[in-house]
Amino acid sequence: MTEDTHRSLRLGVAGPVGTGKSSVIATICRHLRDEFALGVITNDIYTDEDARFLRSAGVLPEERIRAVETGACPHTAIRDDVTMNLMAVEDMERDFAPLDIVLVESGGDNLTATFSPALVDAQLFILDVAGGGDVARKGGPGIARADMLVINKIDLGPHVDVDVDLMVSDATAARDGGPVLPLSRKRPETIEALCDWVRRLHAAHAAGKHTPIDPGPMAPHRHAPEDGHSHAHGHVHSRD
Ligand SMILES: Nc1nc2c(ncn2[C@@H]2O[C@H](COP(=O)(O)OP(=O)(O)OP(=O)(O)O)[C@@H](O)[C@H]2O)c(=O)[nH]1
Ligand SMILES: [Mg+2]
Repeated sequence: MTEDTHRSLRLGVAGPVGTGKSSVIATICRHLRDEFALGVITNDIYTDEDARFLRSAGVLPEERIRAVETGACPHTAIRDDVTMNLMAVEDMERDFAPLDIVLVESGGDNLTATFSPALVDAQLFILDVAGGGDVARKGGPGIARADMLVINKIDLGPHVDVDVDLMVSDATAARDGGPVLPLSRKRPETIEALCDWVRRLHAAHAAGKHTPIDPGPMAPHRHAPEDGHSHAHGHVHSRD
């Protein structure tokens, strides 16, 4: 009996502000809480807004949803110095042992945030169609190499003139064929696909067959030509 076989699957959820990270976590909790023992850690810079949202949505018992207030650039707390998050995850695992899955929501950010493999075993990166159909082509470590890329809010495609199929195929190309999941809380079959992915990942982790992948730090940017595709890159980075 090794310690690792009994450690929970730690699953990170990252992506730009408002793409639906908390909603995806709420969906996973609602649909899988009878199958798995779950816990959630949220990261906000100054508040516990995300944790309060999830608690008020009643997706898990309140004490299984905890907030880390990072007080700094959200990159730092999930990537460079993960101590606060690691302690929160380990406390949660100890308080509710045995837990099957701990979900960690990153602070909302632009396209560059990724989790350190020292903190999570696997990560979801969430984009949404409202951010524009061309976002997936902009690349970045999360888009290119997260374990799964979710394209969320596909129900909004017609309202924001985004061709969802094209966005999914662009995203698949940006990931060299890696998995892409179109999702909408209004399309039950997409929710089932998300849950199946989590089930398979958990099974692989529990069997010791899942190898954490590091998407890498902020990628060398693959900007579109300088003329006019710069709106997703407004965040100034001093690292690297
Ligand atoms: N139409 C539609 N709206 C959605 C869907 N999923 C989430 N939303 C909405 O998108 C908004 C942002 O969702 P959140 O889950 O708070 O996004 P977030 O990424 O956690 O946001 P931050 O933590 O602030 O970065 C909310 O108004 C949600 O109701 C979806 O599938 N379809
Ligand atoms: Mg959130």
